[in-house]
Amino acid sequence: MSEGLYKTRPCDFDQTLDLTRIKPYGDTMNDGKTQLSFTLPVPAGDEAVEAARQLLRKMGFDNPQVVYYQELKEGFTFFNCYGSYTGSIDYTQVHVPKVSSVKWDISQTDTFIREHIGRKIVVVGASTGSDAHTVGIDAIMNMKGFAGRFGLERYGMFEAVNMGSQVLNEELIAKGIEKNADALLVSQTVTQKDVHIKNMVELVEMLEAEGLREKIILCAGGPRISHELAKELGYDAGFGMNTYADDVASFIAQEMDRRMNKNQL
Ligand code: B12
Repeated sequence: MSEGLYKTRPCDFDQTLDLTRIKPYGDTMNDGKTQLSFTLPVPAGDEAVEAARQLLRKMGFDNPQVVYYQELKEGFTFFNCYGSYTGSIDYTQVHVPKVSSVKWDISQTDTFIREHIGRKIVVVGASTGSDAHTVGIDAIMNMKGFAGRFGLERYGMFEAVNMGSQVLNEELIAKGIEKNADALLVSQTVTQKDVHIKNMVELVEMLEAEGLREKIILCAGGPRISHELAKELGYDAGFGMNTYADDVASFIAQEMDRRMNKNQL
């Protein structure tokens, strides 16, 4: 066998990283390789696969490939696909509104609260409206927390009341009043038909009607919640995926201190 076959050749593929024109990375830089999945309301078969391929082309993918499909139920087909995305974006122009607090660990936050607030901070949280998902709010509030990060119950200087899921906004407010809460924590997971937006806005309106909105720190969280969205809906902060209790605890402690100092001026 010829020796040449095993010789290492200099890289002949694109290795340029241009942050002003980034695109998905699969095997090599700038190949645009993307995996995506979707469902079409048509029966499984060759025509369905071809329709999926044509849609991928329209979405801006070169070399569209359907690598897996399955009938979900009669008249509906699910697809897993690959393609090379042809567009790009300027990463240097990406700006994301973020919660402005400094992130501390449990001991730093507890010490700060002890020294600056002088008492426990009371937070009442729930997954509200018709939303039955509890894992997110539990991750933030419960003693054992999530992914090795303890929840608010673990803090010495937080009193955390977790009401669970499918809690009506009026129930959350009533518990907040009963506990004289400093902060309300709202978890929203289901976003179908923008139900989270309706629910989150309703809470703000109810708090305003009761004259409580300015007296309370209002935080929202969930996999499809951003700080930008939460602010837009009248909340003080929004926390999305990969959030831990540290993030919200640091924010609440620092925000309470800011408000207390402002009131003293
Ligand atoms: C487990 C699960 C369920 C369980 C929930 C059990 C329980 N006790 O919670 C059950 C089976 C009950 C369920 C039901 C439904 N589910 Co479900 N479920 C999931 C699943 C698989 C995981 C969610 C989860 O636990 N994530 C783990 C936690 C830790 O992550 P998290 O919630 O994002 O929380 C983190 C952050 O978002 C943030 N966070 C969350 N809340 C808060 C709050 C605050 C204050 C802060 C600071 C941070 C914060 O911090 C957390 C830790 O980092 C997801 C799919 C998925 N893989 O994500 C679907 C999913 C969420 N479910 C979905 C749906 C549609 C439903 C149903 C409507 C299905 C149906 N037709 O019946 C019902 C809901 C019924 C209802 N009335 O709400 C959809 C939602 C789609 C959408 N965009 O609306 C998903 C995405 C599945 C899908 N791909 O379609 N579900």
